[in-house]
Amino acid sequence: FRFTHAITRRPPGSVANGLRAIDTGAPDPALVAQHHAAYVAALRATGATVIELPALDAYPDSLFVEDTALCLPQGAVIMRPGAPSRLGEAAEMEPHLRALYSRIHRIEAPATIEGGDILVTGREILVGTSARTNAAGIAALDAITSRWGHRLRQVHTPPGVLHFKTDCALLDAGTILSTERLAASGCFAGYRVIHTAPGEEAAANVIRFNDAVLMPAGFPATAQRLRDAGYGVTELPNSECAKLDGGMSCLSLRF
Ligand code: CIR
Repeated sequence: FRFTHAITRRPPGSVANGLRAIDTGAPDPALVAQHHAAYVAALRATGATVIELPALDAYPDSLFVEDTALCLPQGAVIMRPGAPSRLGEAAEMEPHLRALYSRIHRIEAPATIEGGDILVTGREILVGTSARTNAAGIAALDAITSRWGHRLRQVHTPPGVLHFKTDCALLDAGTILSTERLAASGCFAGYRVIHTAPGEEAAANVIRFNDAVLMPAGFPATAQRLRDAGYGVTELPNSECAKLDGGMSCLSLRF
């Protein structure tokens, strides 16, 4: 959870066409841009360098850069999104990571895996199977990261939940914020778990980024639980990305 860098991508004008499981209305592009700027400022406020990539109008979901790659100290892995409309986003990210990493691997078809399903903790890499991430994707990632000395464990994203990290986040090396429905699967045995407050499941997608926990505004009981546990919480507006099932982790690659 200590990072010197983050990569973000400016929201495209086409963002209102982004994928969503349930249509609760289109996000307002101007407001998305405003919220995105506040997110970038919060990352920078921790002292990190933020590389802001230009908008890609051809890809309405391209602001959710987390799904395109996994950045580890040993190298970067280019994902292969399970959403067909997002496949090209990974290729758009690759040259930027090549400029930063000497070791780059690519997940190849028919494997699919999205960064939103991957949680790197202090001791292992947890990957949730989901509608976007298949067994071949997890096996392909494992083949790469095991050579880099990482232990990878396959877990399951709850049914109807987009990504594994829609429902959980790392707060420090051994502590996880999780919805009760995900923690009930037992996947976090051995970790300290803080649950989101009842009715605040959408608060689980936070990021611990240096000294800050960035979380979506509007979940006061969960914010209080985090403050009571000693975390410095920064609440950020996320109403527009939430309409596209996007949250704090999706909006950056952190390394
Ligand atoms: C999608 O459905 O792919 C986007 N609308 C949202 C992606 C959110 N990404 C993430 O949780 N890592």
